[in-house]
Amino acid sequence: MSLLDEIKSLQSQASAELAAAASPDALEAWRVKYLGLKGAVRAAVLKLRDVPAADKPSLGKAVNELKNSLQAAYDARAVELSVGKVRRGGPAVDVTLPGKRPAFGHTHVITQTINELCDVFGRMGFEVAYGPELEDEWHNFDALNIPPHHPARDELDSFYVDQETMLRSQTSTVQIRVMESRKPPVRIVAPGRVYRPDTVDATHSMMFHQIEGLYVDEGVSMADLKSCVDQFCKAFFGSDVATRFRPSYFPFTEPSAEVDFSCPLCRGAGCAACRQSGWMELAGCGMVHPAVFQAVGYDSEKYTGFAFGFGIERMVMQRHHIPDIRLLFQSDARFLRQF
Ligand code: 2NL
Repeated sequence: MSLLDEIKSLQSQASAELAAAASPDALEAWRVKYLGLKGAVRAAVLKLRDVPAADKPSLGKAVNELKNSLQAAYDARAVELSVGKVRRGGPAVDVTLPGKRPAFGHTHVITQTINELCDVFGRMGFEVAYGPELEDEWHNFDALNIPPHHPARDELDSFYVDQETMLRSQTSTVQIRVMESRKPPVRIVAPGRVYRPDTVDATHSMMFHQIEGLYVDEGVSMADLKSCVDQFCKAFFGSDVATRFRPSYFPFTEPSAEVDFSCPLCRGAGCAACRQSGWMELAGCGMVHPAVFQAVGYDSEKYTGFAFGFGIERMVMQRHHIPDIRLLFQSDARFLRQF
């Protein structure tokens, strides 16, 4: 008999005998006979040595299929027999066994932080606003008083989809859209993803998250900006945290400032986290430039406002001592589970 015929007859013989095996002992005897170390399948494997080289691939495949098919049939029969046995005896399920806890996921640490930020600003009277991530140059640049030849408009500094469409590089776009759609007073925060073609390293990612705030009404002053930012820092980082403002420049605010808060770890004394300075950078901010109000059709003589924007990743990294921004986006559950 050729090996191929032998394989075929083994298959039908084994199947018939398996169907007839009606007890665990008979099943075990079947397993030893066909799948055991000295069983029929093993014998067929050994015979492969003696077949002509040209036939080896096809015969090897046939033996392998036989083995897999018999193993699957054995597994299925084992379940049938044990279920039958248990049905005749006790319950099919041991209800006294401890349950298997399902693996729950949880919100990403960035989402957690955004939720917390929206919560704090919500208590301070800010609504949360969202807008599209694909934007036009009007909302990303022109309306924000960023003129056509400003370096930030260079193709390299934004992800363009086509001539007019780009991934937003800041969430100010949302604030422009809200101002275009309603009259003051406006008090909103806009969290979300923004995109800049930076070279990726430990502190830069081409996609990151920002939250920007905007408050517009009659009589809003720089004092309101300072107290708002200071109150926010005390609510978010701790009541003993102090803030300081340094002069800065943004096209969309005048005057403009950078905000630092006293290092919550060393309380300003200087430590590794604040690089011995006692301060950590938080945000850019300022009084909304009159040109921005004019762009959205607000009367810049009647209304004033302040705005601020900060990066959420930096804040998350400061808070949780995360040394590399890439850890936040690599989706390694062993890392993310910690937060
Ligand atoms: C930063 C900090 C900032 C704003 C964002 C803003 C929005 C409108 C009008 C005026 Cl609609 N300003 N947002 C203001 C100051 C700073 O972000 O580092 N940006 C590059």
